[in-house]
Amino acid sequence: MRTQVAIVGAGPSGLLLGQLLHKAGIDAVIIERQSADYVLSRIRAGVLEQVTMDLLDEAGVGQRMHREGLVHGGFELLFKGARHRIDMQALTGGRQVMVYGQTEVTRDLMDARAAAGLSTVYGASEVSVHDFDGERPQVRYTSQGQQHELSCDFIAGCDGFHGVCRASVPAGAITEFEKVYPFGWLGVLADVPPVSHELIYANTERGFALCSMRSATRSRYYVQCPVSDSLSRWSDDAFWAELRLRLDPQAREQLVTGPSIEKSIAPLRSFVAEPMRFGRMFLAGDAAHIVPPTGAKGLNLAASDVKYLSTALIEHYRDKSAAGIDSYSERCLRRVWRAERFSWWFTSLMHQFPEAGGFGQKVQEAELDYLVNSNAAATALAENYVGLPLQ
Ligand code: RFL
Ligand code: PHB
Repeated sequence: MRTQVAIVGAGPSGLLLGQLLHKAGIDAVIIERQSADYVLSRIRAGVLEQVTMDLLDEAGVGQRMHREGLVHGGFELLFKGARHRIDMQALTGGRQVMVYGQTEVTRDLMDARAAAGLSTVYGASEVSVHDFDGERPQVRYTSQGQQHELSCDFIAGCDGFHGVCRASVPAGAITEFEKVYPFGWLGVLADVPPVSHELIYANTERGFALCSMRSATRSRYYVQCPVSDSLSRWSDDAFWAELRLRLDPQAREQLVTGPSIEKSIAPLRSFVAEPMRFGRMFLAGDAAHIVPPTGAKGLNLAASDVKYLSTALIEHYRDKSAAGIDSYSERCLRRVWRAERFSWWFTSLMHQFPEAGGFGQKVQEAELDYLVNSNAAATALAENYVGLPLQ
């Protein structure tokens, strides 16, 4: 089998790239290890930046997002028991974000791909990448007991943090930067109305909490927990009790609880691999970088990588120009490191670190006090949260 671009991974990066290439008349095949249902069952991101919304529109899959997504012009910071609103819209000259689940983005992309009759191999095993240093790279995999070889012009490694593409690069050709945090996020999805119409990011002496949502009737909540905790320690009742303790009196009263429909613990990590191009193979999204979820940047960074990559490939095929391909890694990494910095900073400000003690807590509270009372500081936060413009 042969295609122009072999895409490894059918998460948001791979599916979005496939759709943008299809729109430009470039042939691509997606190889995914899991089933489509499994991919859709992973509950992850919830906040889309303008750049991501624009890209979904460009890919022709933005209609349902505009109908069902929730446009947010601000969020709240809770510390020392009181909430303070960050008016993103006023601070950034009118920019907003969209609350629309990654599951829905993925579903819209899968539906568009199926409607266009494009090929995705789900449930592929023994996926491996070859000869990306030469002219004729290949992806090999096993599907329904049969071995296959897909030869291509380019490989797009959209296979997430644990994927095979980055792992196939010789150690001397790649540099990795990593910071692992000493805690995780316990997340619960429940069919209950959100406690507030905007997101609440809470700094408390018991640890961080986040109140988010998927719709007017579906909420997504997180609490910081030890990374060693197992889910069996967290009954629904224990989760709601802990969340309540991290809220202000009014939110405590308004919180509606109910049975969880999903519950998971995610470790927090900052990670960047450099470069993001190896001959005829490119890394995009979580395959190349991870941010802690506090800044809501992971999916948005994946989308901006895909924007740069699709533009580069279109320039290659349409204009016979290598300029986009040659500058792909550098353009992505500049944006990646700015989002890494913001996500690390916001995580450091909002969480309890075991070694920080009372002094650490007081310094966080002083910085939060400064943030909500200084237009300059609040603007820096808002500008990064809504997303920096594409270069
Ligand atoms: P994904 O989604 O991990 O998809 C990679 C796909 O590759 C497949 N795969 C393979 N396929 C073939 N062969 C192999 N050897 C393979 N190995 C892996 C996998 O099965 C999978 O289908 O990466 P992608 O597409 O780059 O997308 C990245 C996003 O998923 C991620 O950045 C976000 O979810 C991060 N994130 C958030 N991002 C935001 O922008 N805003 C948010 O509000 C936000 N909240 C979050 C988050 C991530 C979270 N967790 C669980 C880590 C909240 C949480 C709790
Ligand atoms: C979510 O709704 O899952 C979500 C929202 C904001 C974040 C992280 C996750 O910063």
